[in-house]
Amino acid sequence: MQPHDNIPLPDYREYAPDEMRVRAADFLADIRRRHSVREFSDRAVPREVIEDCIRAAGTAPSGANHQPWHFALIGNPDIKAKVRLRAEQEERGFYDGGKAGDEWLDALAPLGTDASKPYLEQAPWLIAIFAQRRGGIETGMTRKNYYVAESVGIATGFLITALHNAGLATLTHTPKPMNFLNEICARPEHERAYILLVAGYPAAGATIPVHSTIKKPFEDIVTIL
Ligand code: IYR
Repeated sequence: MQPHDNIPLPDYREYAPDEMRVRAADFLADIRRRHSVREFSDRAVPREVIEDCIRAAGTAPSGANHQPWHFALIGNPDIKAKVRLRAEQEERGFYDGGKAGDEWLDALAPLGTDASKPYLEQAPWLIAIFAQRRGGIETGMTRKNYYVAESVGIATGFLITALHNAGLATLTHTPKPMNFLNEICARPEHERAYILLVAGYPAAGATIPVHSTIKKPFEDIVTIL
């Protein structure tokens, strides 16, 4: 087989226009129920569910199909405690140590966040997502990767959507700086910690900030030419 050989598109499905409309509207209604959650239950979630969601993320399109991502799945309570400790250290520097700056703190004020991150221990699963600067289509390759941030961002979107579809809540957490995750997860230097995703059931009585429910009107996010 030549590297540029093609095969027939294996599993495309066309829907009649009416069914398309229904499917698009149904998906919209369902994804509108997704909210970032900061209060998690400690109820267990089967690992296979999270693994399938990560498999779904791994189908995302990527630059040269190099799949420049790695997902460190953390369920061990001792490791979660370590992540919380290090994240809260960094976040204290951010919120209380002047690293954030006033403009950033102003932007975050409506969310009510601070340096305390108990959910990093309470939620059953943390997924540390790493972006690989080098790699290639096979594990162990050391070729340059392309459009790394775009690729990992798309895969992360797939992952959040897959977890939501499975009935789980998530938080895209970005402690700043995040390089302590390389150390805890034993990831190499050419990988950059990208997002720490928290996944599990929302706590009973979980709340979300009103600020996060404000979505831009369609007219503001689209131009039809
Ligand atoms: N990393 C901090 C701050 C933070 C930053 C943004 I931009 C947010 O949308 C939310 C939080 C934290 O996780 O608290």
